[in-house]
Amino acid sequence: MEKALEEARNAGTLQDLERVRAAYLGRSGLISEIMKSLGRLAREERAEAGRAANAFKDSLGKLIEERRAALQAGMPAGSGFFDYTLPGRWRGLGSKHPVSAVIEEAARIFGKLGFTVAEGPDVETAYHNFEALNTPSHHPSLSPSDTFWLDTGELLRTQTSPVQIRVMESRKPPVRVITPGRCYRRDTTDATHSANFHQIEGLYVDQKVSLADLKGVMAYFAREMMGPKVAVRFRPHFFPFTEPSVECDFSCHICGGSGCRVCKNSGWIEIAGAGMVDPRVLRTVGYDPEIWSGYAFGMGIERIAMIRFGIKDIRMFYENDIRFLESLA
Ligand code: 2NL
Repeated sequence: MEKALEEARNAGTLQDLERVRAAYLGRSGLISEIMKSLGRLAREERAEAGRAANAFKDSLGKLIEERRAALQAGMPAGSGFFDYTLPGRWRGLGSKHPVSAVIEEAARIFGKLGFTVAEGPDVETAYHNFEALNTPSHHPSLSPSDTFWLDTGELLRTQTSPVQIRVMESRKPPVRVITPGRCYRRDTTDATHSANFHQIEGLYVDQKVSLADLKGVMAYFAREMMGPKVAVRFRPHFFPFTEPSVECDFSCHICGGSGCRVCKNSGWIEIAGAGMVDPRVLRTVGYDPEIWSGYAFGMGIERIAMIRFGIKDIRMFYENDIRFLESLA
């Protein structure tokens, strides 16, 4: 009896297990033989021996079924044996998310110009997100219809400039950083707007930094990111945190400036906001604006990715449609 149970436990394949079953439980197996021989026993002995034989049959049957399930678990259903020659299953190749690709590319380009990457919290204080950036509390961007305020009085950062404020608070000039990261605004979603988006900002503070330095760096970035023929232009603008402020356009990398669908026939594509860091911002972080000057810029990562990869709807970035990522592979 023990021998039979031992053999069932040790069966290494379904065939081995079947041999054990046939030898003990099969039509001409041991149990069958025992049952047939019961007739030759005395009546009392017969009942006793029958019960023992049945109990053995049950426990061996149960053990064989358990062992069969265990053997089958490691094998293709119904195959009965493991076929080592079967090809592996192809599960598809993923690809880098375009937002990550643009961040990495921007970090590479600005890295060559001496910029390092700085990061900070998504939950910010009103001080770092607005006040230190010379944005007065009556400014419309503070309104609850534009900014996600938390019960604590903190907020979800609307830009990554607060990271640069933190960098300036903790380091002496000169500083040269870029700050890629997630930003939040109460925007109604459409093809070009998302309440969740990514920004990359840059900051350079040193002695005698000028708007010409900013233009040179933007031109280098434009050519590295969009192609060697791309030009940049500045248009006057306003931001509370820079003075003067500009908007920075890249010439259209598709038509070369002659006008097409991508640039809406203007030949130019609006890419970044920028300017010279307002002296009030420098003073707030403890930098003397008589000694130090700096430029700063900010741009939307999804916008750059859409232009670079020809993506028509910002929602594609967040819908996790596997066909979208496969199309970029
Ligand atoms: C935009 C473009 C911009 C900055 C961001 C900045 C950061 C510091 C000081 C001054 Cl610490 N400026 N960042 C400057 C100009 C534009 O972002 O369209 N923002 C609304």
